[in-house]
Amino acid sequence: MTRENNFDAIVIGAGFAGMYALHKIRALGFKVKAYERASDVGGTWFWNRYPGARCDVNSLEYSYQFSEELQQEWSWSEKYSSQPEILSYAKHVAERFDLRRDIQFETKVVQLEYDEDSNEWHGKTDQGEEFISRILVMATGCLSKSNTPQFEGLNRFEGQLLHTAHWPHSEVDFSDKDVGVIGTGSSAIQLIPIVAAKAKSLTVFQRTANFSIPAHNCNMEREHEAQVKANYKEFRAQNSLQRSAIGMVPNPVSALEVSEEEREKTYEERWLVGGLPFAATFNDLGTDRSSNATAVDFVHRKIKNIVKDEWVAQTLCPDSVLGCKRLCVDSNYYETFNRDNVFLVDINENSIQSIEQNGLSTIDKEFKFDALILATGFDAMTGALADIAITGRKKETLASHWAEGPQNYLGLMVNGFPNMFTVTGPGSPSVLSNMIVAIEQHVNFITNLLSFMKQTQATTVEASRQAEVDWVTQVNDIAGKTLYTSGCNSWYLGANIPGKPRIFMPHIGFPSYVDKCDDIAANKYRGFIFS
Ligand code: N01
Repeated sequence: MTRENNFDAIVIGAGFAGMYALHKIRALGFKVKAYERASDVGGTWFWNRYPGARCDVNSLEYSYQFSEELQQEWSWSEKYSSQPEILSYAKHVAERFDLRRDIQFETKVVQLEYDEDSNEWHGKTDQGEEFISRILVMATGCLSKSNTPQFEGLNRFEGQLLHTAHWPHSEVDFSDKDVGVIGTGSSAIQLIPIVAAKAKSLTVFQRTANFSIPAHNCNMEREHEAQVKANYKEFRAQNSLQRSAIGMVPNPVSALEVSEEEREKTYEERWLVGGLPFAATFNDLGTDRSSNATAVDFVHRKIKNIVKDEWVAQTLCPDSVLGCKRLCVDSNYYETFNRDNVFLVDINENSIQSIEQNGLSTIDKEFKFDALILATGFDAMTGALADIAITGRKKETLASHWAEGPQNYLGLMVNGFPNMFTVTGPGSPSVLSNMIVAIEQHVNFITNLLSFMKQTQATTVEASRQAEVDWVTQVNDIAGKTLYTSGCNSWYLGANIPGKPRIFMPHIGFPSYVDKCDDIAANKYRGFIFS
């Protein structure tokens, strides 16, 4: 192995997590390099370029806060940013902090093996390259391994087959085309209104109806932006005190404590505000079924008011708890089903049997398409890590360590896998929080820990087995008190991937998580073993 391929730290992924990790680790004076499978930075925003892709967190919040200059100089054009604008921002950050010189693009890390004699990681890429590193930072993303269901005959399809999570870079022209879309999650809900406006016909295959709240997206109000920028630090600090680290004002009242009239008025107000804050209309929507049922009833009535066809409206009404799957945020989703060229198929009643050369067959019907869109989501939180053959101490693989579900400490480290950090891993708030805020908190924790190791001359760190076991129990205990685990089958539970162990993966509550991390750090990184 040449000296050039020997590193202090390797970062895997150059999305928002990898870029910030690279920036911070470089500042420690480490020899560091990042590998990225895409041809440029941006992670999820590089790949998910389907029409309508947009963030559901306010633009002034969904951005880095580590550099005051950066947050002052960048200006967002809309309340909720579109994918192209977020990608431009990621590229701007890469330029501004000169990150690209240490990123190797179009290179996928495929194998990582820990060598117990040298306390180093040995890695291989799909380009046949090998490297050695003391530290690994897995910035592989929570929603980066796409899920393509194994429909019988999928590779028979001769039309255009698309997946929302790896959309072509050039514009896809749907005009005069008959199009099918499988899935009705966030990606589909954003894409459907736009494709419907272009296509000759659009047929939506729905397995589970989802709750969607209108975004009411608009141009950025410059006065509001100026106000935020004048006090950006305070604005960020306030938002970080909220459960999801998103600046949505929670209503401190139970839905069952107020009169029916008051409840209706409050839901109506929140519907007009739109977006994710709808989930915080009352303080017990996530914990009390009866309370949640009032929100479900309200949204059902909204759907039935918007959608003219009675069967379509009823079929679009979810029969689960509101918010136990990620709430979707849309622009004209339900309205789109009033178009003459849009059709809904309930694949619970009429399941997909096979994909054919020119369409697909359900139990009782054949459909012909020029293009078929899979909006079928991700192997979330663990998929991208499982995609790399990772072997730790005593030749144990990460796959076997996680056979019953992901086990780690703070979502950051795994017992038996020394010096390997996961950014926003399972067991951390990640997908239940503002991702960029969560990323910065994790990377800061990791780099502080690395500084601590430098001071104490430690060469390795890993989570103790007990800390890991206790942490997984804690994460599940918190989730068990909510409707997340009992309300529906979500990707938070791994329920969307056949055979994946069912375990609630994210930690609920950003502020309480940060308090725990701070306390652990203040107590000489309790639960971590150094050598
Ligand atoms: O994926 P999903 P997504 N046969 O898993 C269906 C983030 N995101 O890409 O519900 C038939 O939500 C599946 O059906 P079911 C956000 O966190 C954010 O839409 O499993 N159907 C479901 O309808 C989001 O939660 C934004 O029964 C099958 C759909 O495919 C996450 O990414 C935008 C099937 C998958 O929905 C994932 O969203 C986009 C099968 N075999 C994404 N397998 C923002 O707004 C799956 N489905 C920021």
